[in-house]
Amino acid sequence: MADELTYHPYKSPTGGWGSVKSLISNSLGQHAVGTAPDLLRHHNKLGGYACTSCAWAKPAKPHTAEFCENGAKATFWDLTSKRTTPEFFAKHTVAELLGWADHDLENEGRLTHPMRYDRASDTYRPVEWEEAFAEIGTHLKGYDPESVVFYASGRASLETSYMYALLARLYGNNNLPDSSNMCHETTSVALPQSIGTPVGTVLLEDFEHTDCILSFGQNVGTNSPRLLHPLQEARKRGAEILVFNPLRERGWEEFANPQKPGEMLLNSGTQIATQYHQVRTGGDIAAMVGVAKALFALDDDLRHNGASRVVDIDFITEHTHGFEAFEAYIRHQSWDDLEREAGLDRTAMEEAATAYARSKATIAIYGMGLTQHRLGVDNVQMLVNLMLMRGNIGKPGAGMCPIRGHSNVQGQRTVGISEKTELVPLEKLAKQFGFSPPMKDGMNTVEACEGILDGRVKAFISLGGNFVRAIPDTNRMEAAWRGLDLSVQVATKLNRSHLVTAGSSYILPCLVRTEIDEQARGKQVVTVEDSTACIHASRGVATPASKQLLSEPAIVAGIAKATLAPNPDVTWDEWVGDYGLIRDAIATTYPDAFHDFNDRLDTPGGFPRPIGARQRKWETKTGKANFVLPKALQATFDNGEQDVMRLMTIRSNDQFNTTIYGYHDRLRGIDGSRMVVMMNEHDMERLGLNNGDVVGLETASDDGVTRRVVGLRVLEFDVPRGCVAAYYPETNPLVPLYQYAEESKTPAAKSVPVRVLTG
Ligand SMILES: Nc1nc2c(c(=O)[nH]1)N[C@H]1C(S)=C(S)[C@@H](COP(=O)(O)OP(=O)(O)OC[C@H]3O[C@@H](n4cnc5c(=O)[nH]c(N)nc54)[C@H](O)[C@@H]3O)O[C@H]1N2
Ligand SMILES: Nc1nc2c(c(=O)[nH]1)N[C@H]1C(S)=C(S)[C@@H](COP(=O)(O)OP(=O)(O)OC[C@H]3O[C@@H](n4cnc5c(=O)[nH]c(N)nc54)[C@H](O)[C@@H]3O)O[C@H]1N2
Ligand SMILES: [Mo]
Repeated sequence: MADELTYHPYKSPTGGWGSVKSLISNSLGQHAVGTAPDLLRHHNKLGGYACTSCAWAKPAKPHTAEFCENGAKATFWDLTSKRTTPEFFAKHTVAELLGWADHDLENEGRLTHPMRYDRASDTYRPVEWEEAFAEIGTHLKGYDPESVVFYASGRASLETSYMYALLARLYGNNNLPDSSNMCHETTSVALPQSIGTPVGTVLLEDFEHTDCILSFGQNVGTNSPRLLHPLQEARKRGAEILVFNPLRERGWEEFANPQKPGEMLLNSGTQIATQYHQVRTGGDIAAMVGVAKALFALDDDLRHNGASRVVDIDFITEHTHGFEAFEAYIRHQSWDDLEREAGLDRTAMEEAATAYARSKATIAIYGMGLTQHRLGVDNVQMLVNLMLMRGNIGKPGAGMCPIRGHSNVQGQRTVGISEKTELVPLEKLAKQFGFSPPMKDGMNTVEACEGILDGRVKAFISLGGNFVRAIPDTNRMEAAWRGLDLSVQVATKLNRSHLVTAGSSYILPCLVRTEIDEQARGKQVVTVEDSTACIHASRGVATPASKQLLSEPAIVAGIAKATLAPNPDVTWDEWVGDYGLIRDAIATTYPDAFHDFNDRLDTPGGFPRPIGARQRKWETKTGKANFVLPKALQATFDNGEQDVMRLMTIRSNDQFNTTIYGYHDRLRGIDGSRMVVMMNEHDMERLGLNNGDVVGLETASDDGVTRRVVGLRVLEFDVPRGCVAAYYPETNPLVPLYQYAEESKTPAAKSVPVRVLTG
């Protein structure tokens, strides 16, 4: 359990001694010392394993230690010596475990046996694999295929994901929601309209050539710490780094490289951000429009003086569509509106424009601070507009760089985990495997939740993840989840989604990527795609946590064989025996990206998928890169009511999504509890609150449902007025399911309209 809350604003650099201390305490906590620290030698290395934490790119020439504090934590957490055994389950009823914190559940260690829920005793009991598969198969054969959901959390390999998507389609649906639906789905909708690719355009080497980086709504120090290395190098070359974030995140302020003795001795780091703009939550469109407006003003001056322009008119003429309307729109906006909506002074936006105007090659980085809003798509497209103004897509040192979440979330979409049929080569699959794939779009995450609420969904298969905890509207969803007929959870550790049981519930434990995966044809390799669309091999190095574990491909095949009629073209057993054969099948379905897949496995730095926009080939309807006008200046749901604040639900430095490693948000100086709400001093004064006071938050929603989280301690934080921050998933009961990004349906977890309940 958590200890007493302490709060000491953090002043040291990100990385540095703090990260080393945190690492040591984490490896001790997981009793992983002796094995796991030694195995870190293989982390993100050729011949080793790909980190299971974030999706950041893995360099062709890795550092001696190509890991970060949080990647190492993820590894220790997987390779812990603790075990959640059948004896554990016999001792604890599900009713009791439902009272445990997320941290305490996963902290019991790795699941060791397949388990089936026994309602009479309210416990999970061991079951033989074959029996579990047979029963699941019998259930699945009895449903209308459209009432079954196949969810995936973005960790499973390309091989597993390809098999899993095929399983769903052979079964008869495209109900393949993915954690991406809660994450960068906004990117996958916004970028194709703007530049004709669903993913980012930069490669790691672009960081060596950039002289300006724009960052919006991403917390680098916690969520992609290895990106601090190229950022630090860029800074040392003199690159400008302009950060837009309501919170002053330490990672964007200062970084000391734990792998450089000099920096460690002095505990001094490199200043990362050259400008830090504390934009109002949901105010990014206004901020970017302001920067664009200031750029036009600079451009006017230069033209007036006959100097060379900052608006790249040659690029715009040759490569883009919609510029005139865009220019008119921007010039039409008033500084008053922009200042109010962005929460920034005009001079701040002008300073950003001046720095951007000086650059020859700019990279735009962004994360959940842009995607998880009502107008998330507009956020991303406005950032593209800003980049197009100066020709910053499709040239060295420049481009769009969405920072993806899970280590293979982008790859899962690449190999067919998608509810959208237009994104999948269904005709090819039909020929390759001799069947008629379902042609109707499936459910995304929000639609799957709606289906669970209204009873359309009967069964939920989960390839990893912690769906019940990660989705919005926890309280309503947990109640509805109990109405499911079947829940099958492929997992490594125990989590709350396993405990909110359905009619029949199974936990199927699998190997983690760091473990040796021995199959009929020997040790197996798997592959993942990083944030820059490069494909890497990953080889397990550790002894599996239990002899009973199966690999994810073996589990998918087990369910498939028990459910589907035999098909001579789909050789599940042979695939499981040799994953190279799955890669051959992937190469047949996707020859452009995956030709000669098995021969290219060990390309240093991974092999890049072809992305048209990198070569300025715009695969859009207009055949050009499109300027797209935003629908409004602010991206949120709130209606400007005085007492309604914008809540962003964010991650601490001691978690990976719903996996809570501990209670120490080191970089924000918060320790001992996650039940906090970060608030501006003026708002605290207005509400008569002091540091440490206990409050509740209630969603200002208009659907008649009360959404409330109580017992949060107020911490005075440097955050704009009217904006508050609290941790996910504890505050997910506040996020209404119907508040999602228009078009992408990504839940709007960064601008929940809330009222503070005091007294
Ligand atoms: N260690 C660790 N690594 C992770 C994860 C983890 O939980 N732990 N999760 C992984 C996953 S799945 C993902 S998607 C990524 C998530 O990584 P991030 O995209 O960094 O996600 P969040 O922690 O939710 O933080 C979002 C940031 O956006 C800011 N923000 C919030 N609202 C706004 C806004 O309106 N405008 C702007 N400009 N900024 C805003 C917040 O202050 C915060 O700094 O990280 C991945 N990597
Ligand atoms: N309010 C709010 N809600 C959010 C967000 C937010 O910022 N705010 N962020 C959203 C985002 S970006 C995301 S990506 C989702 C995350 O949603 P999910 O991906 O569903 O959740 P995770 O917490 O990553 O899943 C953790 C579980 O995965 C299992 N697991 C771990 N490794 C493996 C493995 O190798 N194989 C298998 N089979 N299982 C494994 C473990 O049992 C562990 O308990 O949450 C979303 N929800
Ligand atoms: Mo994510």
